[in-house]
Amino acid sequence: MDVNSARRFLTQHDNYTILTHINPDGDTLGCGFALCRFLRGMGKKANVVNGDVLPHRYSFLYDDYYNQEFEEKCVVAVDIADPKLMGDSLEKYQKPGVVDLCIDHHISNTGYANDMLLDSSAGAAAMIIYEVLSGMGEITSEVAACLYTGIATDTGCFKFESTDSRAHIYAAKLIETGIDFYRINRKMFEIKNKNVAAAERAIVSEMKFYLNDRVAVNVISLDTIKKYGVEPAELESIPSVPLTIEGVAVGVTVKEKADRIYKISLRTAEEFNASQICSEFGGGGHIRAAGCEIKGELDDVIEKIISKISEFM
Ligand SMILES: [Mn+2]
Repeated sequence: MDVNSARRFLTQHDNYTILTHINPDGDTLGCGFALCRFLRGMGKKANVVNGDVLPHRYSFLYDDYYNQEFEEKCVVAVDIADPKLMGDSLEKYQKPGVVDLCIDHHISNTGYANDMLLDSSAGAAAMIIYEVLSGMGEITSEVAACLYTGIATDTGCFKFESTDSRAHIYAAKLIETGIDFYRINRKMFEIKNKNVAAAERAIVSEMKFYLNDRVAVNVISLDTIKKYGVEPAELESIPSVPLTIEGVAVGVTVKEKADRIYKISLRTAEEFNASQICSEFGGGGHIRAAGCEIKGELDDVIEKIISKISEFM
């Protein structure tokens, strides 16, 4: 569907459950809480649902949020490329035909929803939500703070290649509502607690290089997470570290989820398509950032992903 149809859809329905993805990031939460606030502002009922514990650093997006009581009549998924990403606790929403509308920007979206507004050229799903909502009424500063957070985080604070003039123009419009973008960006990109900083140093000091130093791998083990007392979600700046090294074209982060289950995050520069490489392992995402899951012993998992990357070189 197009942006106009999405506006009609949101106007016509009520009693919304808004689904956001596990390992929640600023985009999915920004989209979810922006949409929820906006719909409530229209006098509609809406709740945001997430299958994970929400990381504390995003609490400013929802500190006045409360769940409403109502009978769910419409399910909207935001920034969710694949029903699996709703998480095991939300299995009932993963079944075909349950999600009425999906608003997303992942090129790898599986098309699971009954209706979909997909724009893979948008650097953040929050940009699509902005397009829809700005044509429906006034964007308050509370809604704007959510959408700005989504755009800023998914564009790496307007640095990723996916950033375009549209991202800047929308951000400018959102800033005009009076949001405190300086504090949002400090919180999202600069401030981290001491334990997180120590864990990051430990992980990066063990970074390994492969394929003539064109690939760099960081490993986030459960031992490290335990040792430093951090949440895995607090280490989300790790995947972007390899590409800060001159000559590295593919950055790999191997995160231990459970015994012999590893989540791989890929970041690419130059000609490599991260989504394509990850799709070889049943995952997906964007051209410059994608993910997948590989099972096995750590050394074998690294070997598998490195040999796959070498096929693309
Ligand atoms: Mn996103």
